[in-house]
Amino acid sequence: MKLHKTLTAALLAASLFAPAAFAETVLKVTLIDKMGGGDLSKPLGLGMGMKADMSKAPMGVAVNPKVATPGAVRLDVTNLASSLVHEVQVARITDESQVLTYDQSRNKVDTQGLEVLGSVSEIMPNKSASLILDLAPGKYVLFCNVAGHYMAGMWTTIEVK
Ligand SMILES: [Cu+2]
Repeated sequence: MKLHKTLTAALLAASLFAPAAFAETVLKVTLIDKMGGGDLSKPLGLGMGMKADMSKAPMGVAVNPKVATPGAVRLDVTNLASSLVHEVQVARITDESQVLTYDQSRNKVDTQGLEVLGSVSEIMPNKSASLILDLAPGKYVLFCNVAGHYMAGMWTTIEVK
């Protein structure tokens, strides 16, 4: 099946949600950092597939559940940080061992070669935002691409099956 060709992404305001009109998987996503204004100018090396000790990560993305059924998937994202603005991008991956191409000069994931399906940008501290994606079976990474954040541990993966 070539469902990935027909993927669509839409960022919808909460007021636009149709009330339970279709079955969608709801994933609760939380954005966490213990950094405040910590130094992120050098990549911390805690990206996906880098076999790092993630228990040392000062930032993170948590998602529950980690598995969704194919079709409409709603991400309810909450930024639990005390002061930092975060974002979430969703991209297709082969599996968790994949190392994403990194742009050292910008200290960000290079998204050019990635199949990014959607994103929610600039979520203020203690604010929430939602994103609805139409996801085909496969694996996806959820990450924050504010400079330095991905390498500080701001990523997680989900599986659609
Ligand atoms: Cu971030």
